Amino acid sequence: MPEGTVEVELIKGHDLKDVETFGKSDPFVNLTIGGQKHRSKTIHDGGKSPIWNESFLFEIPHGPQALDIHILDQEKHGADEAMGSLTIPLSQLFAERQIAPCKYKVQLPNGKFQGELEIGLKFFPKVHHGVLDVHLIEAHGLLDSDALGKSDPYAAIYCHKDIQRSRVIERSLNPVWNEHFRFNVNNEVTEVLIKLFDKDDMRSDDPLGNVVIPLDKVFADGETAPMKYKVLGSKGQPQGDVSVALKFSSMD
Ligand SMILES: [Ca+2]
Ligand SMILES: [Ca+2]
Ligand SMILES: [Ca+2]
Repeated sequence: MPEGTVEVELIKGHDLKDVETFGKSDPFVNLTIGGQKHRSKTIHDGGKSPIWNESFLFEIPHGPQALDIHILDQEKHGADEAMGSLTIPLSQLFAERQIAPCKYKVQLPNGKFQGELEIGLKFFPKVHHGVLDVHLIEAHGLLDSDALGKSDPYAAIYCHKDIQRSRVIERSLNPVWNEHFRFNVNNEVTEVLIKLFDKDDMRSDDPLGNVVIPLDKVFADGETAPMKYKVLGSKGQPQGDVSVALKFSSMD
């Protein structure tokens, strides 16, 4: 998962189960992503519907994929009492950048429903500065989209708003390009998109499928060895593969 900052907006509890024998619970929340922890303030006598309206920032490295939340009732004497917990996977947040406030189910370890917690989420991908070298090596098993002869494949490589094109290899379903494309990176880019086309004369070029290459690994390691990536058609069907190696020279 990408590096960046996760903002958790802890809004309020809805119909939480009261665990206090006398009076009302004094709820507070422990929030964890990977090894990082935040604790909310305690809402004394907050009871079933404590209102926090607090925000927490997590600077996350490449890796963690879930937010763990534990609600506890603060006690003056003895250990704080568990009021329930929940886990929110972060993959949707990484893809959409923002999840509007909504209610998440709170449960005990035995699965018992304990009410709901209203939470909003935002993700700000880390901005990288440097030069990305995309080494387009070759492709195998591409679609034949010409009636006579074979496809004449070329690649359009998208990095943030930059687009570069490879040369056309005539009449080959296993083209070898061995070309390097250098992109200046100064933005939140998280992946490179490669669109393959068959060059046609007298008509528009036929699409041969797309490849998406996540950049997490090259940002973390500085280099990724040549690797095969699946070419997918418009309905997600496999249409061959492309070999690509990446290098990133960071200027941070
Ligand atoms: Ca208490
Ligand atoms: Ca064609
Ligand atoms: Ca053609």
